[in-house]
Amino acid sequence: MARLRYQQTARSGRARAGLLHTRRGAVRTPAFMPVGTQATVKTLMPEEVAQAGADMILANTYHLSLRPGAEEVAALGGLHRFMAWDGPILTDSGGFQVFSLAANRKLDESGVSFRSHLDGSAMSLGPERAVQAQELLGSDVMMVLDECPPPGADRAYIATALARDARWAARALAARSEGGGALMGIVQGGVYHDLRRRSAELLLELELDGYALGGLSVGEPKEIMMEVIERTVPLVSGAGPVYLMGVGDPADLVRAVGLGVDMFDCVLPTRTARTGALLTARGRMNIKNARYKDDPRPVEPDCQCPTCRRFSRAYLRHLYMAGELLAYRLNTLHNLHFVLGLMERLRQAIAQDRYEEFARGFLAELELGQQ
Ligand code: PRF
Ligand code: ZN
Repeated sequence: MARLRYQQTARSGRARAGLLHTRRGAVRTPAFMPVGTQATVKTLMPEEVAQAGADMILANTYHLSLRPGAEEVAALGGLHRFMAWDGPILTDSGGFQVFSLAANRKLDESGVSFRSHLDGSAMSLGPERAVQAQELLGSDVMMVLDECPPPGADRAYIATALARDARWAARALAARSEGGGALMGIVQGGVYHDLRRRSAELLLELELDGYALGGLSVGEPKEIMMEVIERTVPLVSGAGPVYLMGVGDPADLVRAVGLGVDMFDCVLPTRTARTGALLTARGRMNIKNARYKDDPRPVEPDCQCPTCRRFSRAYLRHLYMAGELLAYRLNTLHNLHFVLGLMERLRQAIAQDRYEEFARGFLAELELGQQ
């Protein structure tokens, strides 16, 4: 049986809806995966994450390898058991996190060596160990180790990196064991279309279980990011699910789904919630603002989330200003409901073949909030 099977059920323009069949059940696509970096979607119980509408979550190999350790999680029955999440889990390989968090990074053909951002201890991560660690965690969908070139990297650097990424992907595939989860490749190539094409070609030869777009949302202008997505998606969309890594801004989700992307992950809804930023149809609401001091209304009048059903803006502002822990939970619940509810609306718009109309309306409403 295939480890990962993408089943398209509807399309509208270039947007597509479907089901991603994993060994732990089906994921409705387009899908947004909440981020559970440390084996927890911060502040929430697993059932709250599911009730918000998540079918699959993301966990980070880098963080869990440093603490508590992949072997330790395996000895405790694997990540699903450890964190009591029964649904599918996708794990990032660690490459991206090494580059954004670790110190003294040194990269060569074998992999990357670095010092832990926690205690400075020397570590190394190669494509084989990245797969092994993800298998120890019990990942349902693993990602190959890749290098996400730093913003501003030049063409030659990016070309060298994507060629090495492809060799690493071949080694990752060879290292996967019989009982291992699905393995997705990561198309790199910066903003250069010919390099993206080259990266896609090299990875497609390996017949991985699906393809991600990496190296985006790292500081390039939005319009450039959208152009890269538009030109890269068709290269890989015939070969399984298409996953845009690290993108979760509502407007970006709507536009990227319109270009054929099936899966997303991002810390944006959960992280911004903890800074007091609430996502709404009219843009972000900063709950710290004094204008909400006496506001009895819910964050969003038509939101059905546990926060909006019972609590006022004034109460949420009070909790936040008082540093109360419940503020983080309530804000996170609302933001996840907003983004996951948006994905549900996108799936419906595709099923009814009115994606373009929905996207135009949604983006226009967001614009109103910028004024
Ligand atoms: N590679 C990996 N994980 C990622 C990225 C990447 O390029 C990004 C880029 N936005 C987010 N997460 N492995
Ligand atoms: Zn709400």
